Amino acid sequence: MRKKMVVGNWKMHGNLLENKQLLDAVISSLDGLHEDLIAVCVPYLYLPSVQNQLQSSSIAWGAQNVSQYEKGAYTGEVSASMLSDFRCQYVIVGHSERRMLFGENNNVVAEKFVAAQNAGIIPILCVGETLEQREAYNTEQVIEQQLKSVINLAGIESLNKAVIAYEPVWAIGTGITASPEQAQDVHTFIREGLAKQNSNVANQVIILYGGSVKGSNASELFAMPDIDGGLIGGASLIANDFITICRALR
Ligand code: G2H
Repeated sequence: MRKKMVVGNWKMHGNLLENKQLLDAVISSLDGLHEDLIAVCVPYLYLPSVQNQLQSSSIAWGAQNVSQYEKGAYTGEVSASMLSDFRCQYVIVGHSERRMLFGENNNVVAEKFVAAQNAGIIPILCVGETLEQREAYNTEQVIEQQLKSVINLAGIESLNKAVIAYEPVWAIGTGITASPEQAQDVHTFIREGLAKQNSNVANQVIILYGGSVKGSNASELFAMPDIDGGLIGGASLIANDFITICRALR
C-alpha cells in the first residue's frame, strides 16, 4: 500500500514571522494526527528556523532546488550535503519554474536528482507539459523524455527513493486545475510506463499532482487511484487551506 503525501512548495514567499505563524497553525492541526507524509519545501534561508520549529513534529521539511555539483567554485549554489546539514528529507528538482525561468534542461535535472540521492535526500521530481505541448498531443512524449533522462542516469530503481510530481505547466499558479480525470490519465501513463521496466517500482512510487490544488478541489483529485497526494504552491501559504488539503488525503 503506497503512502499518501502532501508537500507545500512555498516558492519565494514568506518571512520569519509569517513562516512561524503558518507552521504553528499547521503543527497544532496536523502534528501526530495523520498517517500520511506531510512536508514543506521552503526557501534555503529559512531552513534553520523551519528545522528548529518542525524537528520535534511529524512534519518534514526540504528545499526547492539543489546544485548538481558536490562542491567547488559555483557562486550562489547550494549543495545537497549542505541541505543534509539542515536535515532536509526532501528537495524539489525540475520544477517547471526552474526549467523555464532558469534554463534547467532534462540532463541538469537528472544530475540534481542524483546529487540529492547521493546525500540521502529524497528528490521530488517534477514533470509536466506546457499548454502548447498538450495541444500538440505531445504530453506523453514530453513526460516520457523527462523521466527517461533520470532513469538513464540513475537507473529505474532510483525511483524507490524518490517522489514524482506531475505538474501540468498550464495549471501552475493559473487557477486552472487539471480535472481529476485529466490528471489521473497522466498518472496512469506514468505508472504504466514504469511498470514496463519494473513493476515493484511502479507500484510503490508516490506520484503527486500539482497545479492550483486548493482546499476546495483536493478531495476529488486525491480520490483518483493513481494520485497519491499533492504538491501545493499558493494554497500551502494559507494555513487553513493547507490543513484542509492535508485532511483531504483521507
Ligand atoms: C505548481 C504548484 C506547486 P500552485 O507549481 O508546485 O503551485 O499550487 O500555486 O499552482
